[in-house]
Amino acid sequence: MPKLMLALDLDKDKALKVVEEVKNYIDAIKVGYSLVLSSSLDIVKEIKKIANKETILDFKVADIPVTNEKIAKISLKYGDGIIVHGFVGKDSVKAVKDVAKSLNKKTIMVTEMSHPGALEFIQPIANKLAEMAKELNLDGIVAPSTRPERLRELKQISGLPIYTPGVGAQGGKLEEIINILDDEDYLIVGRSIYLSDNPKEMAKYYKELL
Ligand code: OMP
Repeated sequence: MPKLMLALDLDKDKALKVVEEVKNYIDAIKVGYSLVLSSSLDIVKEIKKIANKETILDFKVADIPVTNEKIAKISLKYGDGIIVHGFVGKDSVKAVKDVAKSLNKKTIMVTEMSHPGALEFIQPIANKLAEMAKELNLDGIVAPSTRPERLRELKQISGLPIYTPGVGAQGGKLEEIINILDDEDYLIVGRSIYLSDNPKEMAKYYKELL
């Protein structure tokens, strides 16, 4: 069964409330900039006290290797893994991967993004990014639920676990991608759970469909 990852792009109070409500139906949590910038990295510890789930830091790290390394060293004292951008090149991604490996944490790399603007610059290089992720033997790639055919291709090229956002608020349909996902993959859902009138029921709904 693919795993359900809750995306928390919220402030601290709302985020902790949602985690409490949905904790029995989610397998993992993704912490975004808006949450960490409106609180601190300690939010990861607070989340884990409520729901002891795998927690990935979505910092989409995209800098030169030495700076990436510093960001990874600080962040990975907290989260179980970190999301990086690949377009900055292999050396930058490897700098994060080396830190993550030494701490037994995950490095997940963005290939093609889920929003319309991804067609402008990132889609044309996304297959190459997926190849690079495979070459670096990363722990997973981010690929879009909003474009099922691209999701399938990127999964096939990389051969790595997929973390896929876009279902729900961005218009992606779970029924169109469910057959692409395996047990090792993660469905990322944010707003359609945390903005719903009943986040617990929505999380349960996604969990049961998976
Ligand atoms: P919802 O659109 O609210 O379900 O949230 C999707 C989550 O996935 C947000 O945290 C986004 O920042 C993130 N995301 C994308 O939506 N598209 C991408 O291409 C990549 C990510 C990501 O890296 O997580």
